[in-house]
Amino acid sequence: MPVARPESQEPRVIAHVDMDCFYVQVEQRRNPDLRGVPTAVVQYNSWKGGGLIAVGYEARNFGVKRSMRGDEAKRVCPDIQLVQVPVARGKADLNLYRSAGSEVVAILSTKGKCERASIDEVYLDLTDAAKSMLLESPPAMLDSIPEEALKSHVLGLSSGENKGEDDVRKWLCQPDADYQDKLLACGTIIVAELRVRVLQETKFTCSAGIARNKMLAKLASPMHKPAQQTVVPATSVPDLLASLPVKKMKQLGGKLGTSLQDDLGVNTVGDLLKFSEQKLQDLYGINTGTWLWKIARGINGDEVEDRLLPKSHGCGKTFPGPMALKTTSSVKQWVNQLCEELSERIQSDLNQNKRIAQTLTLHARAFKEDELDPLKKFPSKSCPLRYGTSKIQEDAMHLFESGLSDFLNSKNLGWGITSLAVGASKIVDIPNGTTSILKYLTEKRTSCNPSDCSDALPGEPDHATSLISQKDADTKSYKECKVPLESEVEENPKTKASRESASDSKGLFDRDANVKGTILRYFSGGCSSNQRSTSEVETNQLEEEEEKISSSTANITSSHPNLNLNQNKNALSENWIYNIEEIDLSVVDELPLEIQREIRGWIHPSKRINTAKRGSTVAHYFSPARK
Ligand code: DCP
Ligand code: CA
Ligand code: CA
Repeated sequence: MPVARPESQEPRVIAHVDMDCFYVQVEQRRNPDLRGVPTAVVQYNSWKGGGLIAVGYEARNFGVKRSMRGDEAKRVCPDIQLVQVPVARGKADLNLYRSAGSEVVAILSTKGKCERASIDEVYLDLTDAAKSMLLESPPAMLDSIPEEALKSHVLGLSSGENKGEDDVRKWLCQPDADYQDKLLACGTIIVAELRVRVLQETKFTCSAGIARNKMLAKLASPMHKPAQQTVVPATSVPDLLASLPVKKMKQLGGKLGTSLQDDLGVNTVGDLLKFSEQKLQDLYGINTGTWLWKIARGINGDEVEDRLLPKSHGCGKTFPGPMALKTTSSVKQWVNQLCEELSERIQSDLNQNKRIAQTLTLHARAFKEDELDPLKKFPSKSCPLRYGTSKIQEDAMHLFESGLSDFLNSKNLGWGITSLAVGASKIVDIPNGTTSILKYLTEKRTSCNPSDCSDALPGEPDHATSLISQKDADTKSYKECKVPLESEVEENPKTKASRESASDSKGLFDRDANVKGTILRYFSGGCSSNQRSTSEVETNQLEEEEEKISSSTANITSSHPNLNLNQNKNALSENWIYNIEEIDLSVVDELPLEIQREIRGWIHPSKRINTAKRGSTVAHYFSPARK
């Protein structure tokens, strides 16, 4: 259940930045002919033209939605350009998008603590930068306020026809504002400048929300899309929450939200104000009660984590309809492919960032010929992760077999797998000052079976083994592994992500290297804003699921009868717990849709429907006539 973290009394400036139609922008940068043209990115499968996973704003204007298949998108928008997601190993290869996201993170992280929350969004804690600006060059003292900042949408600011910028200028410079609002004003300018830099250096536009905490910043960032930013002064919070339907609020999409509606008649977050903290605690328990009481007031103490790297890695593939996998050998073939990719990714994470993934998980969706138990789900299974492709493959197959056995209740029934995914989680930094990576491993690992720990196939070294030789470590000590207690894992000072430069940032956009005006003007000039209703904003927010969700604590327990991992032999039947809190939602988008749905189901049990409607004024944002 949700837990309210105490919010510091100190004023804070938090921004949530989300890229606009991200995969589409990445494809448009690769192929500038697509700029200004209705475009969507589709999953490569051929059924009904493939599934749309990203829709450009021009196409949205024709009514194209992410829930559509390519054929349907063509019907509503015959001129739409459908770009296939790159494919590697027979499945979508998202590396292109991941590294494009890293380019943006590298820029955004220059101004303060930066948490990469998903493939296309980050949280920034700009408090220190805003405080310095307020001391050294407050908005009122600036020769000129950047135009992009003047284009901000400040919630609660009454702006008459053509007076928006004047009002924003006054708000940014007001001498009698309280300290929190003065800092927010500085944050508004800092974020505007960062967004202009992102456009100049990567050619991507993004939208942002700026507020005193993560919850409010996240609510605000999609309010004015694309290529705009929204600020939430303290005085605007009650109105914002008064119109925010509970079901659209993070963590209220499921049973808790339904109970609030059905049992208490609470329809908006603001409606919760009627109830005392005591009453909410009586009804929902101390933690949830306090959390509800606080969100009704816009209070949220979540810190921005200093993390530029994902918390886990995952990859998967769907096998719809007749493509379902019906034999262990066909499953093995795909498990091997997926594990190969996973192994490459954790290996490069280890090499580049000195991080170790500790848990391997296998998710699947399946059906079986059992009319008595048709709804039973294939259980997700996890175990300690051993480095080395062949070991990961072997362990993942054991996880699959164990899951299948549970799924079939050990009956001999026909079955089919419609999607498969593997993930590596519990990633920790290797502590600085450790004399060797081996030492770290020996201190942290459970009493392992030495032969399993150190075996590596020729030409395909086990990671631990390869590290051992690199670090010239004492292989004997490796055999005395201990249990990796979570509390023992001493986190490194932040490992910084490698800064990937915008390698192809020249060319088409060079002439704009010194963009002076606003980002909107860059596209077409003088377009009106696409202001979405509150409900649209929240729906999108819930669909994204990028954040760490702390409320869902269901454990998926897997027994692992055949496992010969870092456990001692007596522990073969030991249960390994997979905690939903450990799922990094930033990678959920990368998994097959069916698995995404399942994981989201664990977190938000009820399905949310995309009711987002886009205004008709946005098509020309990406007009080919942009300057
Ligand atoms: N994505 C995906 N599958 C999903 C959702 C998203 O593959 N079910 C990918 C494609 C998106 C990217 O993640 O481009 C970012 O997702 P967003 O939800 O942020 O959506 P967009 O960036 O495409 O659009 P918006 O401008 O509304 O943020
Ligand atoms: Ca986005
Ligand atoms: Ca997003």
